[in-house]
Formats: sequence, C-alpha cells, structure tokens
Amino acid sequence: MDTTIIHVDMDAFYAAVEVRDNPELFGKPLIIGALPHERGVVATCSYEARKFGVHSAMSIKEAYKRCPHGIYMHPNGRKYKTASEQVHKIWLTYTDLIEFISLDEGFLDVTGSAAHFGGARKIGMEIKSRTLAEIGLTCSVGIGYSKTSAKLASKEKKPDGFYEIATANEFKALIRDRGVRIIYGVGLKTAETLHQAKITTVRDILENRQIVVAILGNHGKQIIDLAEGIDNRKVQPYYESEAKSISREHTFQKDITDIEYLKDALRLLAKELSLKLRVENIYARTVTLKVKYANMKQITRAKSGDATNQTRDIYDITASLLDKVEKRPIRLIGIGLSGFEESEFRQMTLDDLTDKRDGKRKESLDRTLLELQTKYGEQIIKTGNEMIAEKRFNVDTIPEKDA
Ligand code: TTP
Ligand code: MG
Repeated sequence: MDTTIIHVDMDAFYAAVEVRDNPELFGKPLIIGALPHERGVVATCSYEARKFGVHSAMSIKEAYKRCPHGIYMHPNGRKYKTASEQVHKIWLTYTDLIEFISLDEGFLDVTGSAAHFGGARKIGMEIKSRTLAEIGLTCSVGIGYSKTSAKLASKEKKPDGFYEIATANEFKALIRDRGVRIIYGVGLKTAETLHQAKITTVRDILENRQIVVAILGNHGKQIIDLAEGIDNRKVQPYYESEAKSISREHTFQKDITDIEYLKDALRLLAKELSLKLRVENIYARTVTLKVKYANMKQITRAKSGDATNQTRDIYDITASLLDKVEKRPIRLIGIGLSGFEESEFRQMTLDDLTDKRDGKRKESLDRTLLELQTKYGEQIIKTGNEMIAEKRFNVDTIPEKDA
C-alpha cells in the first residue's frame, strides 16, 4: 500500500493563541518574545507583523526597528502547552501513528486509517475544521506520499493552508525551479557551498549530481535523493508507554561558546539524572541532548543503546552528541532520558560484570565534580524543570547540517 502522510503545522502558533484569547489583538502586528527594551529575540509573530519583515529568531531590537507600532508580549508557555495537547488529541482520533515534532507540528501516518475516514483529504479537512471549531485556532495541512512532501505541502499555502503532493513527480515539478534551500537538510552553509559551485536551484542539483557529491559527499547524495522526491523515512510514532522521560536542564546567565564549560554543565546534569534513576531503580535506553541557541532555535539529538543508570554513560553520550552539533552561542543545555527499563528486565551489560571498573568510574567522576565545584562554585547548575510522564523530546531523524 502506498504511504500517505499528513503534516500539520499550526499557524503563528503562540501569537494565534494570544489573539484567540484577546480579540482586540485580531488583525494587529503582534510580536511574541522579548519586549522592545529587553535583550532577546522574537519567538514568533502574527502574519500582520511578518509583512514588516519581522520573523522568528530575529533580535527584538531589529523587530522594533521594522515594526515600532507592533504589540509586544512575553510568551505564556503554559497556555501554548494546553492548546498543543488539545490539538494532539484531535490528531489522535485519526491514527495513533503520530510523530510529534514540536508543540505545534506533527506527522500523521494515515496509510492504514485513511480509508476508514473517507480518505486522507477528508481527514485533513476535518482536522482543520475541528481545530478551528473546538480550539479556535487555524492550522495548515499538507498531504504527501512521504514526510518531506507532506511537510512541503503544509507550508505551500500557509496560513490556513491545505495542499496535497501525491507523487514524487508532482513533488519534483513543484520544487524544480526553486532555490536549493527548499530541500530539507540544505541549511545556510550548505546553500552557500552550492552557490559557490553555481548551483542555485533544485534543477541545478539534478543536472550537476557529480559536482554535488564531490563537494558534499554523503550529505550530497542525501540531498540528491530528496531532490528526486525519494524519502523513505518512516513516521516515528510516540506511544504513551514510551512517553516517560526525565530531564534536567540549565539556562546560562550569558550565552556560552566554550565547549569545555558546556561539557562541565553536562557532567553535573548527568550526575543528577543518574541519581534520580538510581532512586527510581530504573535504567534508560535513550539519552537525548537538548540545546537552545542564543537565537532561541532549539535542537535535540538522541542516541539509544544499552540501558544505563550511570553518570559516566549519560555524560559520554551527550558530550559526543554535543561535539556534533553546530557551534553557535548556547543559552540552554539539557539532558533527557527515556525508554526506561526496570532493573529485573534489563539485560546484563559489561558494566554489571566489571564492578571494579565501575568503582573506578565513580571515583574519577567524583573527582571531576569536586574540580568543577572548585572552578565554578556550588551553584554552577540550577536544576530546571523536571518532566516525568511528559512527552519525550523530539528527535530529529535527518540531522540538519546547518539550518
Ligand atoms: P513555527 O511553526 O515555526 O512558527 P509559527 O507556528 O509561529 O508560524 P507558522 O508555522 O505559521 O509559520 O513554530 C511554532 C512555535 O514555536 C512558534 O509559534 C513559537 C515557537 N518558536 C520559537 O519560540 N522560536 C523560533 O525560532 C521558532 C521558529 C518557533
Ligand atoms: Mg507553526
């Protein structure tokens, strides 16, 4: 059976929730984020504000220059979380194969369930009308034969959009003459590299495959596949039973670029989490690194392996994930653990068999912690929100090279 995927993305999500709750804001340029006199960035803004060139992650100073008559508001996270849960509930009535990408965005695999509801288009239209009637918000829906096509489709007619890309040929025809950035995974840097080789459109990519592979290697091959409309990535569903996660995070007083400092923070977060696991007598299979950059862009990278409750393992995994992410000033760093196993169901690992090594590890860790405390004082880490029985972190399936 051909795969059918729906991608839903709420329109101007934070701003739309605020407008819904205060109709006086309707039709006005509304900017959610820092206030003009504060240091900070735009989280999002209404489409009216976008007309003045304001967009997510822009410094609030720049936004104010472009739109001095706009209405500026701080975000109200709890409200958005509630709205997000309501939206997710609507989606779940059509399939349980859903990959929740963020509060306002998700992929629904309706391959098996579409016929039951009268087809994917019917589901898409119903999601739109119910989201408006039941929650008072608009969203954009894209239907595709793959994740990439569904995502492109939802973006195509934003806001309040509805669009379908049914085949790879339709997908190719749609993107052929657009800039290379249209391809998922082509970030600013990759685009620049391609531009230097005079490759500016998707057509250029397809007509210069050898050059693309020569300059970008495996990433280039991936880009060519996506340009051809080939994308076999599966929707990674999220099940309640796997939903539990425990996390610790830290927001820095100032943006940090020093990788060693960031790793020190990871060490302390890992230690806290390890303690928590041992108190609960559980082991985690998946370790997730969360990074929020100074421009508020947030990314997560995850790795699954043998279940562990050890500080050292949690640290090693997150430190190596950190080595691979883009190097930019970082405002927040966090670790999430999920995929828990009770001790009796857990497979023995090498660590269980080598008590001595374990002892050594603990010793060296304690020494590290002592060194850190001497270096930064007791208060280097203030624990952020703990999330138990919350959604797991979002895990990127194709790492973006540079977005
Ligand atoms: P988006 O879906 O990227 O943006 P949006 O829903 O506001 O607008 P649209 O989809 O119509 O283009 O992000 C969802 C929410 O995530 C957004 O409302 C605010 C938050 N966000 C940030 O806080 N910082 C950011 O840099 C981005 C991109 C989003
Ligand atoms: Mg959105």
